[in-house]
Amino acid sequence: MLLIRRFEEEAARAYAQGKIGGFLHLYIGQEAIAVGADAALHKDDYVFQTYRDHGTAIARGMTARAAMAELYGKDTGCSRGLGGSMHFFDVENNFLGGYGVVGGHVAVAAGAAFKAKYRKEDRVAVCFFGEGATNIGGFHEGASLAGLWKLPLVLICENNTYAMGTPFHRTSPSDTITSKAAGYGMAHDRFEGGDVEEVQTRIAAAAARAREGGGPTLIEIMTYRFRGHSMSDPGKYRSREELEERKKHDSVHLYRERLLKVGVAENEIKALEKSVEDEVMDAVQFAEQSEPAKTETMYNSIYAP
Ligand SMILES: Cc1ncc(C[n+]2csc(CCOP(=O)(O)OP(=O)(O)O)c2C)c(N)n1
Repeated sequence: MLLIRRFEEEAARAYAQGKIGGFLHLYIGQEAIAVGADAALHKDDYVFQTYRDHGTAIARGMTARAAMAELYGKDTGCSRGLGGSMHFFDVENNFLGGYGVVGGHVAVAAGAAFKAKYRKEDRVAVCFFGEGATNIGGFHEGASLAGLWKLPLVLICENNTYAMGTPFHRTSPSDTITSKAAGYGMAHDRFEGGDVEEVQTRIAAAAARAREGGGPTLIEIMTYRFRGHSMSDPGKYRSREELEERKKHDSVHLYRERLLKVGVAENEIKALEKSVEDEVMDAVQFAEQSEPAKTETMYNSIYAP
């Protein structure tokens, strides 16, 4: 969680200095979900995420170097510098993408789950998205087929209250996202996402059900993002008081306190913080010194039958 947090704080700084182009959507505040989910999954499982993808990719095992270089548009980045912030990809870790089209990737994830079932592989597909995405066609197409064919799919809605600047009650006719599961005959679960261990336990239960042929689960995890929707968001849709109140429940700080309470020494935590700091600063230096994305890579990446 700390690595993701510090990685993104440095990414924000580099973006403000004009070193990163395009969009940058930060995950700060939602880290417990990516980390808890990864702990619940097998290395072989497929993971899909939206454009808010850095945290999930790093939790799955992408190096800070490959992630930062991608933000900088460098050849050493996870997508050879062609994807940028919204399009991280890491085949080795079965992280099958950050996607910019809201909700469209749910149908893609259902396809991966179908493949796993068809080939009788012991794999589940996990798809993350925001609450806004559940109003989009791709979500319903994916959910419908997953429910009908009992696909090994875990749909995880990270309900961070705001779809860009629009609050949840203005985008949803129902109080919960999970009520949508009934229409597709799938199991569901809903909880607050601040406790990384609880996230792990509850996603593990859904993944186990999927592996055993019990079909998909729709999980709604209540969370909150501390930064704007993207770097260009002035955040006028919420008050400073609301933000400060939510920050009191910051899972990164709370987990530090919890470690101290269960007897982990302050020194040990400080050593961990130092190693995270070194890893992130090394990633920044690596990104700055890497070669820019190559035009040939772009040509060679075009598929033309
Ligand atoms: C199909 C489509 N429509 C609109 C957009 C523009 N857009 C980008 S992010 C966003 C809000 C999505 O909110 P949510 O799904 O709740 O995710 P969050 O950003 O809160 O994580 C919108 C409407 C888009 N990228 N794709």
